[in-house]
Amino acid sequence: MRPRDMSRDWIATARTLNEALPYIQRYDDAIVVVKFGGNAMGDAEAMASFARDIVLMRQMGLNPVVVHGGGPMINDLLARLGIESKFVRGKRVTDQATVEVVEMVLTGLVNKRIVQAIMDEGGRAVGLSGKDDDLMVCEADDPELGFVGRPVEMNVQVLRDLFKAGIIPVVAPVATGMSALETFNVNGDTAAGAIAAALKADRLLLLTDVEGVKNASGEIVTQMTPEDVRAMIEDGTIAGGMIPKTETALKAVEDGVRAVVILDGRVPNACLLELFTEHGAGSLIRR
Ligand code: X2W
Repeated sequence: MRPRDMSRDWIATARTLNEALPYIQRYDDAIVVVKFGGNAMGDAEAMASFARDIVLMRQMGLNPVVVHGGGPMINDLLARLGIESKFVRGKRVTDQATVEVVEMVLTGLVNKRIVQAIMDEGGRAVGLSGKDDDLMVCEADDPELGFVGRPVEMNVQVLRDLFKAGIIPVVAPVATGMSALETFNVNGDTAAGAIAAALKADRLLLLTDVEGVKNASGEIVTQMTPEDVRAMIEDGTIAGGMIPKTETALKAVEDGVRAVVILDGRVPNACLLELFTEHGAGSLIRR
């Protein structure tokens, strides 16, 4: 029996799919790096919904890469161990004890939870960190921050190999250093930007917990050039936590990413809204 459930507008569902065709064609084989922050992870339902969007992207012929954060989860375990969390200009001050906890939480708990969520939605995912196949090699960013890394060398062949095999890479922002056995904690946005630039990605989607970049009157700016962003940072319109995000976006665009979108990860299906509808979501930055 084919049930006739009239409680939903099925015609609209079919039309939505029909209207998505030009976008699906436009993004055929495109590389899309998605930064999934700890604050955007929310509950199990939000995680499942995010994973489903990623699996759908892969199924539609895109090559998604997930780069995740997990700041709140690191804070949690540090607190349980009686270690204080300290941040300078948005980055965690990372001593030896802290970097060990960061690596355990990001490459263990958080990374595997996302891999599992993608597998549960019928995709294939493999988790790795910047250490695997020397994906991301770092130098110390700033002596004041300890083991916080700035990516200096990227080896993204492993990601291309995974694309070819139909596997979704899930990357934890932990990196190796130039000398043996060094471990660096990398800001999740910074890692996503460096990976997107090395892949010359078509899109870098930075999922956040705000609606996007706002202008002086508090409205969301839907499209900006790097010059616009620089002017808005200079005159103070872009402030606080949005400064490192927009700076990451600027650097990524300058380094060859086609466009960066800062979007609200709390909106259901934010990635699909951005990629497959005319509406878009958040603030797009491109030349
Ligand atoms: C971050 C890495 C995790 C991250 C940290 O230790 O919290 C630095 O600050 P969110 O959830 O995206 O904020 N690293 C250097 O970026 O997490």
